Amino acid sequence: MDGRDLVRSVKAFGSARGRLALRVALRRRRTDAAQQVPRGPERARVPGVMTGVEHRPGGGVLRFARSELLVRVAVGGAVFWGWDGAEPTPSYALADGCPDADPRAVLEPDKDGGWRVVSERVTVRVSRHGSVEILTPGGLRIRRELPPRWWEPVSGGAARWVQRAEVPSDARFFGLGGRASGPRLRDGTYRLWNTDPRGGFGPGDDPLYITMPVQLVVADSGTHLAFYDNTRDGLVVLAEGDEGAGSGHDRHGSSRVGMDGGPLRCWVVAGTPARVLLGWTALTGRPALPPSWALGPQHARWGFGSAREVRRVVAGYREHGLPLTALHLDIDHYDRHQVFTVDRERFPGLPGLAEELRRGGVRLVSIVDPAVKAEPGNRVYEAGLAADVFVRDARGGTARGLVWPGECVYPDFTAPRARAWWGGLYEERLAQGFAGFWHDMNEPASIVPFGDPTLPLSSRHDLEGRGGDHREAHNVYGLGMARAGYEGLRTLLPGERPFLFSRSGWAGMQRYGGAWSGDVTTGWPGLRASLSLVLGLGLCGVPYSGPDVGGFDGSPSPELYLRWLQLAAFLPLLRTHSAISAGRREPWEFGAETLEHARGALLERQRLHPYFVTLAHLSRLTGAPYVRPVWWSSPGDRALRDCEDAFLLGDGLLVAPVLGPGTDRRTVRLPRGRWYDTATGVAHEGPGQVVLDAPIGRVPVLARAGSVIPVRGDDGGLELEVWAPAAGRTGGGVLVRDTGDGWEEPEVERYTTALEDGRVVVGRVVADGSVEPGCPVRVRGAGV
Ligand code: NBV
Repeated sequence: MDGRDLVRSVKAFGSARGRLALRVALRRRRTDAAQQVPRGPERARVPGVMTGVEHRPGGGVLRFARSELLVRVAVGGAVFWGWDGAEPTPSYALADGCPDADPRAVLEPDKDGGWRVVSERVTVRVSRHGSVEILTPGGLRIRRELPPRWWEPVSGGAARWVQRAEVPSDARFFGLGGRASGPRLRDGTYRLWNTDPRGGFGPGDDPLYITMPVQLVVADSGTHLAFYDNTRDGLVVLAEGDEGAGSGHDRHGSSRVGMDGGPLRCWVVAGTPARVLLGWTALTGRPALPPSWALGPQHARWGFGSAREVRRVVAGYREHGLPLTALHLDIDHYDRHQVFTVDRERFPGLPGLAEELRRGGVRLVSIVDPAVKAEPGNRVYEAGLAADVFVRDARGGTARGLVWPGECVYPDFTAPRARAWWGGLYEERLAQGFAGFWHDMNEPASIVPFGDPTLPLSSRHDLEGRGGDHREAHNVYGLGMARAGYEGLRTLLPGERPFLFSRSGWAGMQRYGGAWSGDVTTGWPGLRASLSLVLGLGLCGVPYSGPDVGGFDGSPSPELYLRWLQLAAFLPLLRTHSAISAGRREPWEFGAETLEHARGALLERQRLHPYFVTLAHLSRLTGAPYVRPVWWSSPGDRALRDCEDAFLLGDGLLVAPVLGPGTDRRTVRLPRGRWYDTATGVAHEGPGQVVLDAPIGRVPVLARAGSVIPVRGDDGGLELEVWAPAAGRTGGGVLVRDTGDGWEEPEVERYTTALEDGRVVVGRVVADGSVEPGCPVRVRGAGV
């Protein structure tokens, strides 16, 4: 520990709390030191030479001198391979266990003594020394895993392993969960350990709250996703390749994944980006559909402090003509920071306040922290003890950490019993009138002045009855909490879709809800990191996320605040938020000009609400994120692969936010086809680059020619905004109507657009031919 840490802990809690923090941190260090068995001498192992094969559905087992490899192609086209007897299950990522094997895919002899499995989507080739190649149906290699290497303690115990892979020289890496320095993951080392960076983070901080061993790789030869299904701490070293400047000496890109133990197994899903996300979310679950109101503007603050302040803020939105659909209460509404309680002095009659806000179209969202104050008399603590649901330390006592209420215990979300118990606690929140839930501190975090700010590694977890320690459970703690909350809400309120979003999580978290940035720092780098996080998470299957508008920790200038709001207006979760000591975030606090432009951004979001509803449904059906990198539909365009300052919103819109100060124009790289500047109606032809106006009042947004964007019309009704197709071309789009916040399955309406004799014709595609659209159409960009 250094002096700064001590100062930090004293500052955070006052001196008594500072001393407690110190005690908890020292105890954590002692516990783990006592449990740590020195690894001692290790023996390295590689698979050796192939000795035989055994045919199994979808592939088979390939035996080597010192290991064996299971290869299985699943019905949806995903490929599984696992060494040393690793099977696809048990897995925290897979939604419904392992998909069936594709019976058409069989092992057959390949050249040089190797074997291959040819399937519809890929060919898998295994060499006689154990390298695994994935090739496109056209025979192009998209990934080559080299034979793995294990290090085993001579005295026995878990082997650590390293798995290297090669990707094409032109490939770019994305994903690995929510990373601040992306979306393109440049050469470097990325850790796989969910971490609260403590304080505002920016692009240089890694790891953050959500890490996932998920790589999305885009190359000329194709796009693929590789997922190393192992929940433990690990390091990923990425190096992009080099094209050799035409010299013919290309250097391939590489990935090196190293883990301290646990299964060495991997899933690969290949195809177009859309196809990859479809396959990935078929494996890990389709994203939960947020209720319609969660797609509107939301406001949060740590430290509203009273019901009166909440009313003041909500009234401010109304008086200034600003749309608002939800308001979030942070830990200051709890009774002495204790989860599932209310400070009844400062928030008297909370259900009444919730009802009053709801009548005005504003839902209340509650923060939920997992840590429970370890204090006799605390209802949740006592109930949890009785139900035996808390994580235990290595000696059998409850594992402890320090969070806002003081010394705390942690529910073991890897135990079905604990999840069921925790889910039931949301009944109290529903009775208080909350409609949505914001899961915080679930890395899980413990606010200690030094060491890893989480539970001791030796803490014991249920792990679905298998038993294990925190090394294995840590990264899935937030995922388990999301599952507990989601399943609890489904039981408690079966008629409504649960709304929750989490700070931490892992592969598959989209099944239960979304994510948010956590404490992104106030400043232009934080703004850039916000976009990186949303894009990266979307490519890992988590489509619903967004940042703290204005950044968490500081006081943004009016310009920075506005640019952040203008970005977030096009992101799934649009929410302002800030720390207790940070500056204001209400749009009217930044002067008349900012207020006017903020209103513009919020009203545009409201106008696009039907589009967001449509994108949310499409995401649920296909896994496609609402917010996509600009290369999404043209992954072969190398310049687009390197473009990190713009994104596609669905198929129809391209948004080019302003990410730096003093900007009133910016370059925008366009994918192929015609794009209309939605502010001016001017058409631009892609691929290529254009310079567009980005005055302080708006950011450039372009619409794809031929697209159909569902919007809210001037009269508040649904309208289709149709952008004229280019001559000789057609277009189209999809509309999914808002059917409320229940489970009604809406129809997916498909529209086509065409230019006939200079006139834009819009038709609805139905089973027996085209008919007129069922709602008003407004044509734009025609006559250009
Ligand atoms: O609950 C207080 C904050 C919350 O406002 C923020 O959004 C979370 O990321 N929380 C972290 C705990 C305190 C962080 C210093």
